Amino acid sequence: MNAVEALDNAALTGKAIPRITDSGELSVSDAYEVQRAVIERRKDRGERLIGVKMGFTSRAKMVQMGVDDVIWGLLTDAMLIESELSLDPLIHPRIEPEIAFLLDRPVRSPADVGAAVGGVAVGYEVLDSRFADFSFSLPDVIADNASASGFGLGPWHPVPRNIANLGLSMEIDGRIVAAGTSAAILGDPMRSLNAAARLAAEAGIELQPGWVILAGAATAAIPLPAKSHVRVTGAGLGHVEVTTR
Ligand code: 0L1
Ligand code: MG
Repeated sequence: MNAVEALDNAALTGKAIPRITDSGELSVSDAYEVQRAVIERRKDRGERLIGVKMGFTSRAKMVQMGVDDVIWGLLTDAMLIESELSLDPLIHPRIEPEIAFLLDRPVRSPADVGAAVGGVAVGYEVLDSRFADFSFSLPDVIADNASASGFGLGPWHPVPRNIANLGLSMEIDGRIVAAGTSAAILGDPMRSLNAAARLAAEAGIELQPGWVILAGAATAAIPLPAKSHVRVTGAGLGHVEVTTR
């Protein structure tokens, strides 16, 4: 089985796989090709692209991985979580509070991105590495769509003039499990938005109206238990909730 099939099957069956780089070299550009090919398989099953997610947007995660730039993954409509999430067949899900942007115009060049944003929301991302023990190298995690599994969004708001220091908190079953600020996202989530536009231009992907940009996490990701209720709140942005089964 090749890496594309292996990653796709792991997500479908909930069975973790060994790291791709355990059995050979994988460059970053080849890893992005694997990522795109896995998404093509999802599109062949009827899913459609609805946005992108930015990863390694905190200095702590960059240092941990020994990298100095962000990565990205692609979001499909099947990844959008409404109010309930079944953890079957996820492998070892984690959840993190995010800032999300909504585009209302296409982004044909990185210079367009500021004017293309129509809204901002508090959100969350469910991460689920397809690799055993949530252990990977940089090319592995890029090939694995930056561990993207699902995401949820609160209500959209007009973009405030300054979103560089919004408080975010995440509760599980009424207990605060993580708290941070949007400053953890590259110092200002607008930087992550600009990075998304740059990576899109490099990849030859036009960011579309209606697409969501998950800008990055305000705190570390927390293991997501079954039969729990999660509430993520962003200052001035309201909240978003999900119940797991
Ligand atoms: O969204 C993120 O920043 C995560 C990127 C992938 C690494 C991980 O799974 O923690
Ligand atoms: Mg994330």
